[in-house]
Amino acid sequence: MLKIEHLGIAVKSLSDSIPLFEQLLNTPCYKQEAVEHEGVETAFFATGENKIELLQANKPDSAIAKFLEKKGEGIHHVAFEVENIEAEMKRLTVLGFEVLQEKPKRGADNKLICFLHPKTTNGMLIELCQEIVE
Ligand code: CMX
Repeated sequence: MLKIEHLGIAVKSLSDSIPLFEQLLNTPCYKQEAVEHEGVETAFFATGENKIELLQANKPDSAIAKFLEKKGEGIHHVAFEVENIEAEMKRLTVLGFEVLQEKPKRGADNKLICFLHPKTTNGMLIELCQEIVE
């Protein structure tokens, strides 16, 4: 793993939380992007080497809607940047981690992503991400 790429934070309302995080971090939100297949709307902030991703549910049956209902607002996942996501998925599967996708999928902010089930990572949802170079 190269570094923590971002922290994902589940929020009820981006229109309330974007100004709050702009004040908190003293930096503007640099991108808002919907990820249809995840049922989320995202908002990104640059914080040095890392980023903060706010996640608002766009669909009632989405992972974020379920998370908010069960746990409320707060840290939803930690994303690690990797050099080769498919190799990392294979490495972790062999070690017994539950990788939630067979193939990486396209995520927000120009990334290939996949998730590891929190039940195999001490209760923390982990995302792997690799920059898409086009
Ligand atoms: N962090 C820690 N634990 C989590 C969690 C999270 N973010 N989300 C769910 N869980 C836990 C639940 O609390 C529950 O634990 P218990 O069995 O102890 O009660 C367990 O995982 C199962 O949760 P669930 O609500 O029944 O939800 P599902 O099994 O339907 O799904 C998960 C859980 C992690 C497999 C699903 O949320 C998933 O596939 N997540 C990956 C995709 C995702 O999160 N997308 C949104 C972000 C997209 C983006 O960043 O762009």
